[in-house]
Amino acid sequence: MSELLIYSNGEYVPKSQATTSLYDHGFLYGDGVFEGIRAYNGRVFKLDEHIDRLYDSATAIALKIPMSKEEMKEAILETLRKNNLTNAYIRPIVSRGVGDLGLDPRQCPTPNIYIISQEWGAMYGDLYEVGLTAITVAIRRNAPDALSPNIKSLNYLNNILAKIEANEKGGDEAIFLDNNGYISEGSGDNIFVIKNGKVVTPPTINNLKGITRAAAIDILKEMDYSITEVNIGLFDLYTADEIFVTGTAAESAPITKLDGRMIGDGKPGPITKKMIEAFEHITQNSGTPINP
Ligand code: PXG
Repeated sequence: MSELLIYSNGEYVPKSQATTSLYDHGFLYGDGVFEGIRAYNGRVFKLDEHIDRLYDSATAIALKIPMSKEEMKEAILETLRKNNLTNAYIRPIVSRGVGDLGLDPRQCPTPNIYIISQEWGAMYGDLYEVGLTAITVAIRRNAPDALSPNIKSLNYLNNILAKIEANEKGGDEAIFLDNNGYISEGSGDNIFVIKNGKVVTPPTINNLKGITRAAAIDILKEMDYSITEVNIGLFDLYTADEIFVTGTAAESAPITKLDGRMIGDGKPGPITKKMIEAFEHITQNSGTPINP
């Protein structure tokens, strides 16, 4: 197989030659934004939503992306075409660009834009059948008034520290609390909790406005379930009938064990199973065609 091509500032460069400068503030400071997008079956799932979030993240850090949303979409589709990909993970990255060793972003005149794509399968393998073991971690989610979790920035240290803690403690995924003790999200996914047939999820002040989360809410409404956005505490997790997480990488995945406690009967529950099925249906049957 020939080498993957990476979109690099308007050019398509073989993976082994796609590099950036040490002086890029994306590298020096995590100063930049990114997205994680997937294509299924020749179509890019929720492309407009991901592009909107990428530009919103950039706006929030006062970074002006030097190309239009339409051009960005086309660059993503062209990257997939050049690599003959139909089922893929897509990672657009916009960094502040090359500056000097000082913090001041005014030293970086031109943002760098890269798009990586590659084949991608189910993230959690057979855990979709048995459920994930999750751990609530000691480290708190970034506070919204310090570094908003709504920004999908290149600084993922908060999430990585959570993942390290979950790994240490034998968890497949980490669950964050915020500084008030409310449930926030997973290290790379949003969380849904089910009790007596009713579904709740935290409001997005303390977590990423997940695109899979929004799709899951639509699916639940479509299926006539009660779904509300409310603050959730640990008690609500420990006493839930079902818990699932949603994300581009994770899709929708059951959590059946949390902090050594069994959730419900310890098996993926009926609403979670319906969600997994419905989510697979929409990912396979909607999206922006790669080859129109
Ligand atoms: N919260 C956080 C902190 C995330 O990073 C989500 C929620 C879910 O959002 P979406 O829009 O994807 O439903 C994310 C997204 C990875 C990986 O490699 C993680 C994400 C996306 C793609 C890949 O673990 N997280």
